[in-house]
Amino acid sequence: MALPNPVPDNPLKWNGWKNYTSNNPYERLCLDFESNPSAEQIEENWRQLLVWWQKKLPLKNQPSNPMAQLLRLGLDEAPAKLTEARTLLLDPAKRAEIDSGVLNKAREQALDEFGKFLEFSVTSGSLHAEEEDSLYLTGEKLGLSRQEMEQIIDATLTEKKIKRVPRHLPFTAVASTGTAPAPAAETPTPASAPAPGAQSTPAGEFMRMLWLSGIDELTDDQRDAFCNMGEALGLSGGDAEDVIDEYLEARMRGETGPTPATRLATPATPSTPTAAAPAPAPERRAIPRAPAFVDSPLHRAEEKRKYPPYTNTLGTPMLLIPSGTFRMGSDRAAAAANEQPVSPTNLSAFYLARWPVTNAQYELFDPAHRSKRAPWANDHHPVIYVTAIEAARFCEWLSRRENRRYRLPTEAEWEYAARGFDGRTYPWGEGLAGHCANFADANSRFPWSEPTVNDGFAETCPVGSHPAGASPFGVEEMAGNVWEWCLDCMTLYPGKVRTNPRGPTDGLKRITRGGSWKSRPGSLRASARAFQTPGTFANDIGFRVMSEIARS
Ligand SMILES: [Ca+2]
Repeated sequence: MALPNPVPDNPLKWNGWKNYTSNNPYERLCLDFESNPSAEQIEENWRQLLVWWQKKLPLKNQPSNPMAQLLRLGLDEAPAKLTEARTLLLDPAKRAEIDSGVLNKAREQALDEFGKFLEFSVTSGSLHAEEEDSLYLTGEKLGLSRQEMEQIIDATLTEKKIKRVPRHLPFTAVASTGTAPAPAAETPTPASAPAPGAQSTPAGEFMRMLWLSGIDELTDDQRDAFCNMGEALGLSGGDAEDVIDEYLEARMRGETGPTPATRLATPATPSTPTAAAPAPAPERRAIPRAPAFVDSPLHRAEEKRKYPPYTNTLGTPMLLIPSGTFRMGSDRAAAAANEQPVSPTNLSAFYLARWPVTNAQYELFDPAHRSKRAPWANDHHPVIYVTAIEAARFCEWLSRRENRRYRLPTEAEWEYAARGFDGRTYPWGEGLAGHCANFADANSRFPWSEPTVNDGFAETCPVGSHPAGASPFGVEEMAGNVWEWCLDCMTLYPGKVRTNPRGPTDGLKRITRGGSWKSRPGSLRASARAFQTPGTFANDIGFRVMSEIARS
């Protein structure tokens, strides 16, 4: 939100004063991050906001005044918060760090948003070429590169076994019904577009797709692509052009089109089928709304009743990690900068394997991997020399084998499962002892080995060797033995509440957690973060699987 000029004196006429509480220093000072504000602009906004708050100070002596009650906390806190934001933004190193955080967050949101559009674009297990075109335009608008989009689409299609449908095939069936293309006059205006029935004409459908793209202006190539899309929907070239013009004019008038909920809703009435078009228009799936997050002991007790632990077909117990809220990260002295700011995080229930995947288990999936076993390792040692990509394939294989959805845990799921609710340092609590975890102890000969501790092993150890090191949820070996691949890549913590957060999965900094037999104690802390390129394989990186709970 930019600073209005002049700044309204009345806080009821201007919401920007509330920004002083924001975690984002740009927002605190009502600066537009995109415009890369100069030092002078930063100083100027800071000065104006301080003056605004100063003028309100007399309210402190009028406790019954409604304005005083509205601004209450800000009267004390805002000046310091604004000054802090100014100091941070005027320090080039700090500002670079803030910028990277803001960009990461924007990218996370863009990827998330793109994922929703992708989900919406899939119809009856298929992705039509025209919908894919539209997706690229949407993603471009969100600031994603073509390569990023292609990777996400390809990965999703593979993962969910979605077929690509070449151009024209399904839509020519609609066009061949003999129905005359709807005249442009019947095109629903954006205001009338929300009525589901109104979207069932080709022109209405085309208009809906244009609003979905959110695009403001079109290059020639984009216009061609959209025209093709309109023609594939059964419009003549001229009609498609007319609808595009009508859409662009509505955008210029500042109309925003259907609200997102309406844009993404299922058109309830498919176009009237005729004998020439036996297949009704495929139904569009609405994006399911995430269930409201519930954090209560009662809810957890209900989950435990509903989702008992089970043993998977590989013989590993899968333990329920009930839903809950924990503080992700650490602000203790031993914590690294990337563990901060500590961020309240809500997680829905899931199952996590009690131990990492072992050699014998992995070799059921890839028998050739046996040749990569370490000389010291038997069937029960955790598998090593596996890349994040191989770990993901193993999860797909196990999902098919059991008809359940297995995957690597997200970093947030991993940390929550490792330390529970009470902010402990290690899965078992505080203090590192040899009976709790396998790390660089007296048995190993690294310069950093702890000579006074004996954990019983010089290299990896069979899984289940340290039951005393279990987390509050009963999962073992979260600390030490092998680093464990997570699903997502490194992002900065936002410092505010997130629910089931998931970082990008296609980056180069894929998270590993938990430390290994080669690690110092600090790396075994439940909040410690590390990352590797996803193609890395090493003698101290393995993984464990989680399985999702289908929530109704
Ligand atoms: Ca050891």
